[in-house]
Amino acid sequence: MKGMETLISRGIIQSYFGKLEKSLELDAAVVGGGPSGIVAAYYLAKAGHRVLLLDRKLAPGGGMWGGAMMFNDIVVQEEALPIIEELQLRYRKHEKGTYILDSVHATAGLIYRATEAGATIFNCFSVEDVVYKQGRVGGVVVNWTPVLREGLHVDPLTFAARVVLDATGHDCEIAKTVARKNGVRLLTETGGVIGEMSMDAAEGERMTIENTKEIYPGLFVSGMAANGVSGSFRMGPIFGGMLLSGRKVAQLMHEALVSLAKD
Ligand code: 48F
Repeated sequence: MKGMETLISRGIIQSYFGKLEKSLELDAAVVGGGPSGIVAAYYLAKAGHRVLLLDRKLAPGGGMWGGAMMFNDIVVQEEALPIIEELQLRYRKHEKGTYILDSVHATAGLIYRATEAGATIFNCFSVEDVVYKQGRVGGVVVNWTPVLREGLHVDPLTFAARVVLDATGHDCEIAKTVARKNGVRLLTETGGVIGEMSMDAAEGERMTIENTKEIYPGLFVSGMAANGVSGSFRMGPIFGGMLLSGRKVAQLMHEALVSLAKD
C-alpha cells in the first residue's frame, strides 16, 4: 500500500501525543513500576482516578520478573491472597500459608490488570525531580531515560499531579530528592531518608506495610522505598508485602484525593 509508512507513523504520533496531553494534569503520578507501584496504580484507576505510572526501564515490573537469582518464581503469603485472586493471577500452595507464583506470569498479569483498570503507563521515562509549591509536592519532572543516561543537557517536561507516589524501590529516589533539594523534614524518625537495613524477611514484610504512608504533603511511599525511607529491613523474593503495600497506599492516596476535592 502506498503511503503505508506515513500511515503507521501518523497513527503512533497522534495516539501517543494524545496520551501525553491527557497526562498533563493527573490525580496521581506513580513513580516506579515494581509490584507495589503497579498494584497502587491498579487500585487508584479502579477507584476512578486519572493515574499515570512512569518507569525508567523499557519493561516495567521492577524486581519481580527475575524471581530470586533469576529462578523465576516468587513466594507470596496468605495475607496477600485476596489481591492475587482479584487480579486473577495463577498460584499454587507451598508451605505454612505461603504460595508460589511464576514471576513472569505474575509480573505480566499485574501490568495487564493495571492498564485494563485504566492506568496509563509510560515506560522509558525517568522522574528526575518533583514540582514543589507552597510546601507540597504537586507533580513530577520527567525526561527520557536515554537523555539522562547520555548526560545530555536537555530540559525536562512536567506532569502535574495532586498526589505522587515514590515506588522507586531500594533507592527511594523521589523521597531523597525532595529532602535534599528543599531542605525539608520527611515523616521519618530522623526527618530524612534513613536507608535500608540488611535482610530479615518476616520483619521486612511486616514493616513494609507499616512504613507505607504519606511522608511529606503530597508525597507517599510504598514497597521497598517505604522501608528504605524509614530504615527497615530488606526481605528478598517474598512479594506479599509489596502487593499489600500497593493496595494500602492506593487507599491512603484515594482518601487524600477525596479530601483535596473538598477544599
Ligand atoms: O524495586 P522495584 O521492584 O519496587 P518495589 O515495588 O518492589 C521491590 C521488589 O521488587 C524487591 C523486593 C521484594 O520484596 O525487595 O526488590 O518496591 O521497582 C522499582 C521500579 O522503579 C523504577 C525502576 O526502573 C523499577 O522498575 N524507577 C526507579 N527510579 C525511577 C524509576 C525513577 N527515578 N524514574 C522512573 N522509574
